[in-house]
Amino acid sequence: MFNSSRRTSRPFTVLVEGNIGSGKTTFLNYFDRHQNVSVLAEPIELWRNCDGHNLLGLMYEDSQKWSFTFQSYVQLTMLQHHCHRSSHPIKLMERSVYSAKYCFVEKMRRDNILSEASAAVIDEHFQWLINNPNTAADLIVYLRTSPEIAYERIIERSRVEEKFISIDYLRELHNIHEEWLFYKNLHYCPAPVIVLNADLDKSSIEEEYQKCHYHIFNDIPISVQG
Ligand code: TTP
Repeated sequence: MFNSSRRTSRPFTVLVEGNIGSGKTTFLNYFDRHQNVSVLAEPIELWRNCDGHNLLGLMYEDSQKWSFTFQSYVQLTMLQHHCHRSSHPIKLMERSVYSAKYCFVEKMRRDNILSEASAAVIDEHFQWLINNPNTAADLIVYLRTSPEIAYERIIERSRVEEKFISIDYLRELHNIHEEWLFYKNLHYCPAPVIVLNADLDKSSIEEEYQKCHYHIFNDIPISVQG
């Protein structure tokens, strides 16, 4: 079940998913110590500076006007990460074209922020790119958080663009992640899912991470740098 790419040239690809503020970056930093792993953090700095334009900021300030532009760019930058080549046998990616489409575009569509026409263009592009073998995945790690804890973390990190995020928005986005990755009744799941309790604080979260260690490293010898 967990070794579909072990015999191919594509790296064993793990998608790290979870609500905004669920701790995806912390998870990636933890596994970045392993020599066999290439870690691709979310390209948020590109979203904040696309030829001088802060698309993330524009999207939060006027979502009706900018969501299509922003999500188109997210889709492109995520595709670039899916296609990223590295000599490491394991690749950990923060998010994917799947969560961009199945969670964020889904939320915008439910809120009527994206017009039918804009959603159709994103969908056509998405359907085409998921036929690209580079977008295949082997495992999804779902960092499951309560929206209240995710909200506290977002307030604490105080990313300037995210001052518009409300607890209601996070609750709805949480429900969409749950439908997709926990109850699996929303969209197609491109890989088996491991669910971790990401509400835990820094003192106990590493123990929780160990639950997916075997599935990520499987038959590959593990070497950890100091
Ligand atoms: P996340 O991708 O959830 O990343 P994060 O920095 O919150 O991760 P974590 O705290 O778990 O380490 O969101 C980054 C920002 O980009 C957030 O404001 C939501 C926004 N976003 C969208 O609006 N649409 C998208 O398709 C994606 C992927 C993110």
